[in-house]
Amino acid sequence: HYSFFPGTPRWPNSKRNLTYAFLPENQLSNDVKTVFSRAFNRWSMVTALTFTQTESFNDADIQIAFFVGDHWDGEPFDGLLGTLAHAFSPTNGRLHLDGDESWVVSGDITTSSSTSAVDLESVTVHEIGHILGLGHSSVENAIMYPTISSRTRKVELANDDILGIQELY
Ligand code: TQI
Ligand code: ZN
Ligand code: ZN
Repeated sequence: HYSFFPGTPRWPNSKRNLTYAFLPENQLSNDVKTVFSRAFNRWSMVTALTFTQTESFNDADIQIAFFVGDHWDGEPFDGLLGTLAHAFSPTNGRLHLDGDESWVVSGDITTSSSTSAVDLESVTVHEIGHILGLGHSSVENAIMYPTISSRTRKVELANDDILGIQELY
């Protein structure tokens, strides 16, 4: 079953159209940006929320950045594997990914030769759930389930994820 953060924080009714931006220094490729847009679409399909990319990082509701090691928010990244990414509860909007992972952007992760390869879209869909206010779920096929097997791609929202997000928005 899905859960919320303590106190059930959520984006206010006045903010149904959320903007997101990428840290300019990361200089992400269009392929990477497309993965984020697909991940946001999965949540906008089942809610009244919309997500629009903007160029202004500091003004964006959701700020996406790849960092390595300590990046001064009290939650340092830890190199290969371990923590892959983290996101804060509403309405903080920070979504950080560990730049030390070997992220798979396209192609079939299930046939990747690297045991440490991690599917970017799978992790991003999960972190967006946190950004929107979902905690972890006890349902194994849910996106918000707290573990994922290696070389796995899990990007489709489960019924449990949809019920949870529709209770919030
Ligand atoms: N990062 C953890 C996560 O996002 C960070 C975390 C732990 C957390 N407890 C939390 C975030 C409570 C918010 C609330 O769950 S992670 C997975 C999964 C991680 C793990 O790097 O361990 C995914 C990130 F589910 F696959 F294990 C994304 Cl999809
Ligand atoms: Zn961080
Ligand atoms: Zn999580």
